[in-house]
Amino acid sequence: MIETHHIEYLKSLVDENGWRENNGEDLSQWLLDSRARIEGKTSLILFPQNTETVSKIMTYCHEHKIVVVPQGGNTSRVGGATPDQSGNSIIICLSRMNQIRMIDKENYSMIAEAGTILQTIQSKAEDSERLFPLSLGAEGSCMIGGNLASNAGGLNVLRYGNTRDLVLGIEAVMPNGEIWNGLRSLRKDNTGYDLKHLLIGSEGTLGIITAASLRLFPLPKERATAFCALSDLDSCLKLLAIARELSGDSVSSFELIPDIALDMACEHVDNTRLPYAEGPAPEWSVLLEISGFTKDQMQTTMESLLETAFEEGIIMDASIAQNDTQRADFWGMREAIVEAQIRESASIKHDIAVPVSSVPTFIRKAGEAVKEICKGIRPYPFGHVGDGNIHYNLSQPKDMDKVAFLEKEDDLHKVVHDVVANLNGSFSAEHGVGQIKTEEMKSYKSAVELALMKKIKQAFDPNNIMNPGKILS
Ligand code: 2HG
Ligand code: ZN
Repeated sequence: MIETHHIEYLKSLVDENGWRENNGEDLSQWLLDSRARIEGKTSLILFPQNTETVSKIMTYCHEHKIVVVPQGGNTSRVGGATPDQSGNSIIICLSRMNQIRMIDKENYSMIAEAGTILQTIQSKAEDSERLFPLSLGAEGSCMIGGNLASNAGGLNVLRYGNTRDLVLGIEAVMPNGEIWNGLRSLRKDNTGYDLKHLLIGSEGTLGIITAASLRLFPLPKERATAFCALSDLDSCLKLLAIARELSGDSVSSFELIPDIALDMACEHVDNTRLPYAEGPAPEWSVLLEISGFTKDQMQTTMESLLETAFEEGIIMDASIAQNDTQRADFWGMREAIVEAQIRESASIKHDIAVPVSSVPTFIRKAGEAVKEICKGIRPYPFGHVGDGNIHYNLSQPKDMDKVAFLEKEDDLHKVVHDVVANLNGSFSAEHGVGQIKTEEMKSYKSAVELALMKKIKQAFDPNNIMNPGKILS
């Protein structure tokens, strides 16, 4: 455990609301990961209110080799913000650093502190007739610092890029306490190594991001949203191509959803129903959204591109949202499929990426591989097919016990990730590595890449106090 005098000193750096101790109080909000599968321990949680305080905390922790786990909204899917079991670490939670420091409408940029909730950033941008396009299921509770640290993906990557592509500059506290003010809001800055990109996606292992300058975009004036019933799995690629071409490349989301997910959502989640006039659920659906700037154009564009897709035998049916309520229902269904799988039974998850053109091959090959080692397994592949990113989730066989199913987890990960590797893909597309995929790093990353990463880690954090055990074990 961390010695009491260290704890007392660290507490003295913040105000009376700036810390919580492990004294019987329920700290699960900070100690349990978002999938409720990993629970860590801590001696102290600090809630600094400004960058200078973060700097003082880090200076002290560096000097005394105290391990630090940075945390935002604690929504990591890979245990990225969960401390280990030893209790020998402190958590620095950025939730009280939640100010929008500036919006520069003409520069299409905004500076937000790390603890700002993603949804707040979206709506502040909208108040200035701008779009901040990062959007994901956890947007009501995840914080922008965590989004950057994990280089989160989400629903609009196809059009606007990953989080990494939405950042102009960052402010960060280094493991030794130094403050790096890299809050430039420039589109062009060719002055040596782009250090912000090392911290973005570093999952809190290289420093603590305290604020970011974010790229904003014009606010689309109109959107059209449709649920499309595909003729078969391969048709998703044909529909994506048609949608991009016939909409002037205005596709902002393109999400694949299998019949099992629609059925489970209808069964387990209130206020969900099949998005088509008639059942049963088609084997494969795509939730397609296009957005643009000319009023009334998107709806007509959607109608005509779906007509073409229908004539070419790519889709069998489609429903276009007629108003905001219907659009919300369609997106509600997309969110419900995640919840439904949790309610149904145990699940084993993957967050993989392959080239977009290889998605159907991946789904078929992974299906064969998992069925070979687990009879009756129910593949539940869904997600961001427009980015080649599939959540290849697996549901427990109906007649199998939960424990027996979860015992197969490592074997199932291996066969799925082997298929991914053979297709030149990635075992983590948007959730990161955290503490649950460090073995995959060893198996699938080249020795050259791993050695370089270790050298970078040593250069930034020679005492190995920043979120150790994440990314590189
Ligand atoms: C999504 O796309 C999230 O809904 C979560 O990335 C995926 O929990 C999952 O499997
Ligand atoms: Zn996702």
